[in-house]
Amino acid sequence: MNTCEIVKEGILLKMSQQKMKLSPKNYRERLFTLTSHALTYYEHEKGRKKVKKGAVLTDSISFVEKVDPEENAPTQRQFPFQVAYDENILYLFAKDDPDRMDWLNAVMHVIKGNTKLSPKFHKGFWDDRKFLCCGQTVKNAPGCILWRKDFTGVTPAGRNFGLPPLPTVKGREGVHLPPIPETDPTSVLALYDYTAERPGELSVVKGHRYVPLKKSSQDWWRVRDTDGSEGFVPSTYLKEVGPKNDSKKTGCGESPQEDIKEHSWYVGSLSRVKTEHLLREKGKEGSFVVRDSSQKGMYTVSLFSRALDEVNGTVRHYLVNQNAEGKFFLAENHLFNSISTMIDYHQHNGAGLLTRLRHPATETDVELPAEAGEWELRREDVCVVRELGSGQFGLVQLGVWKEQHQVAIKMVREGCMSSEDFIEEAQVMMKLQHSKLVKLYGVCSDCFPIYIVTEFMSNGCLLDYLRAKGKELTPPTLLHMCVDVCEAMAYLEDQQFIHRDLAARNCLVDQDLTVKVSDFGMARYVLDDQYTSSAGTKFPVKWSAPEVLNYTRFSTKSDVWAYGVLMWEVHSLGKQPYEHYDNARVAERVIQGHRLYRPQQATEPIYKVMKACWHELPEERPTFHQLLSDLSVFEAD
Ligand code: 746
Repeated sequence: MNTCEIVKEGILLKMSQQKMKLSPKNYRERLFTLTSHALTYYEHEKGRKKVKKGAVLTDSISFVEKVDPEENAPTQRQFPFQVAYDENILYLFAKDDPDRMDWLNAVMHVIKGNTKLSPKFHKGFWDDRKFLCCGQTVKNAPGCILWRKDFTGVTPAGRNFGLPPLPTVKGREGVHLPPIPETDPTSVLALYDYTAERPGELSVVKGHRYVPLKKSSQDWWRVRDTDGSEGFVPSTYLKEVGPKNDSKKTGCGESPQEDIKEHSWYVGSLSRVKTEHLLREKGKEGSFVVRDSSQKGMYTVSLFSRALDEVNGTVRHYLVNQNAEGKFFLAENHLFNSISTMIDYHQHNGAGLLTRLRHPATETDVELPAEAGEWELRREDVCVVRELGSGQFGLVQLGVWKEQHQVAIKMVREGCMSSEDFIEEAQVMMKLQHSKLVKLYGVCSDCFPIYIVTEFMSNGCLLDYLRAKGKELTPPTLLHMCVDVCEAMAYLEDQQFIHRDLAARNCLVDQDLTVKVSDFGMARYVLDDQYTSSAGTKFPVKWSAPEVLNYTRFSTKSDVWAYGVLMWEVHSLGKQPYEHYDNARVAERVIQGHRLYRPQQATEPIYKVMKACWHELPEERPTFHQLLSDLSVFEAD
């Protein structure tokens, strides 16, 4: 494939990936160009030169899928889809469903060889710091739904399809076709699975039936599936057949169109009593299952809700009905060609049910360890993914806990940490929970390397981020980064917990640019003279208040001093404080009363706030709560 050849091009609405707190989410029309190498987007205006705004390398894409539209989405946002890459998700909106299908197929086409395609995805948007589908609050949380890479497509007009692939020998093995009377010319049967390979093709499943639309050539037939999706399929994979059996006679259980057993919500012949027990045990609003009905060949949807009885909840059982035309329904005015599409619809629309079908009760949701009150984690549950870097205690890795939650793992080497003290204190630290503190999930302390498992922050350390991306950040964003840190510190102030090494290098940046404070209190466990002694090369002299330099007197007020330096780092986009001075000179000059200059990005009022943090007398420095209120004035501007 020529890497520059444009596979697809068109206008899409793009949701901003910027932090959403300061500015409302915004959506912009961009011209998107897909090649096998990259998905690139441009600002475009008729008659003007296009300006490149960004690009996603196709190699880094891990999945592409639809997203459930927002409730009451405006017309231009009814057909969203998502492109996940690295640790980000790009949300895009097509103009209509065929357009969306085209994009899905086109992107799928260029990524199908990728080695790191994701097995799961999120159906809901990431919104207000959680996924709307599963409620997970970690932006990089692995998906909650299995990704079926065989979505369907719509043909772009005039595409030259060439010769289709032949079914493989393997594909022909074990084909047991159901006996079908061959009288109805309006149906074709898939003889083998076929996965759409290019835009405009349709994936088909062996044994399923499709509506033939057009034989564009001997080789490619255009067909429609039960969801109404259309596309081309190699004719060698299809066979013209007769009508289905009368659905009233076979009952829905024998519908040859679908295999509901593959769905996580199907529980087989679970009894009514056991089903109620299962749903009540979950106790979650909208928990549901589909089970075999006591009427042979029929199905029942059982649903739990607190809508009628808030305390005990209610379980309702709905028989899956079929009308005279064989269409399925739970509520009479909503008809479907298959049970799967019916369930899918009611997962998003209550439409007459007690509540919508929110969660298959069979899906086990693994709580994060900290939420479950666990402390010691099982090493087997922690799976290492890749190296993130190395810190004072050793390597830090990206990992996955219980195959569900992305985590960061500090692998603590023997001899560099007073680990017994840490483990004793860690239970206290685990209780420190704030949205702007990097959450401590637990430890594996049975042997070395000890694992310290924390929340994962996909954009890495604040200092590196400022240096790499600082120029793209606006003054309000810089200020908000400072506010995030200030919120965390105000919380630690309330808890009378001293950080001891607050600096941009010890803050982390999340996917949505939220900044969180990391490694709070950890300085106490470092076994390294160069770090612990104020004369050592690793002591954070440039972040230290005079009383720390003179008497090693740490306090929340010495954290306030360090916070002032952090504000300076942020507003100088990651410069080294007192750039041209070594630690000894800095200590000397700071004790004499010298202070950092006003960094470029800081206005005079903001500089005034940082200078207040550097008052010689600790008691004269503001509290973090005061700082928070001072900064909020600028935020409102
Ligand atoms: C991480 C940390 C905290 C350290 C070293 C390396 C990585 C880390 N990185 C994360 C993340 O989510 N978490 C942690 N530092 C320490 O372990 C440390 C230990 C003790 C101290 C200080 C620091 C004291 C001295 C205070 C005692 C990353 N996330 C995400 C992405 C990338 C790197 C890290 C919880 C990355 O590869 C994005 C950034 N990037 C490259 C591409 O652009």
